[in-house]
Amino acid sequence: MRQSSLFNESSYEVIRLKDAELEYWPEFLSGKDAGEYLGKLLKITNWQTETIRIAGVERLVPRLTAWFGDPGASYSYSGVLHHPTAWNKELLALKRQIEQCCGESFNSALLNLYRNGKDSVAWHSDDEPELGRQPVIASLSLGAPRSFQLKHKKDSHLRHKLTLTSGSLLVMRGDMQQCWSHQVPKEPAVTEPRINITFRNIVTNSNQ
Ligand SMILES: O=C(O)CCC(=O)C(=O)O
Ligand SMILES: [Mn+2]
Repeated sequence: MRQSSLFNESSYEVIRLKDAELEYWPEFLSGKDAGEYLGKLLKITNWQTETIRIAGVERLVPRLTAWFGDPGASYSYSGVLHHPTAWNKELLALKRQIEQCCGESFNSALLNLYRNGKDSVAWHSDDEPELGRQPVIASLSLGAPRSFQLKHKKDSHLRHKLTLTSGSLLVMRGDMQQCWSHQVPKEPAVTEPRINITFRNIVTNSNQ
């Protein structure tokens, strides 16, 4: 007998875009499980405030972050080498379910906490060299629904938008990071927090 699935495979959809495809599970986790993970991770995570330098001026990143991963999965960000925090049991359980669902393995995860709609992430793509040429990035959302916007890098009139709801899983693969940028814009009407977890695979020189 087939083992019962921890995730809801039935509501999987493929979103076909120029040069890329997204896979989306709107109810990867039940509302109840997503709420419990949100509460737990809000409490146990050692949230960090990062700064970025824009045109020579230091600014606070408008969200809180935390990096988790295997011991070797270090990454450089703004010219500084960061070492990830060891996995906790909640993140390991999520990682296992997500790996099983999308047939990939991940050695790190970036957690973003959007405290409310004033927090955001600006247009970018996850194209750092340590993620390899065609990274698979699995993005789990917990908490307040937020808009996730995409724009094609060459044909910037090509846009796509989806609302990432609590418990949803979005998987980006192939040329997504090379050809498209994404952002989570500010939404001042949103008062509730949201955690987004992007599971990633950092490719080190030894296993590239
Ligand atoms: O919060 C999200 O849905 C996206 C976060 C993101 O793009 C990132 O961490 O690179
Ligand atoms: Mn991103």
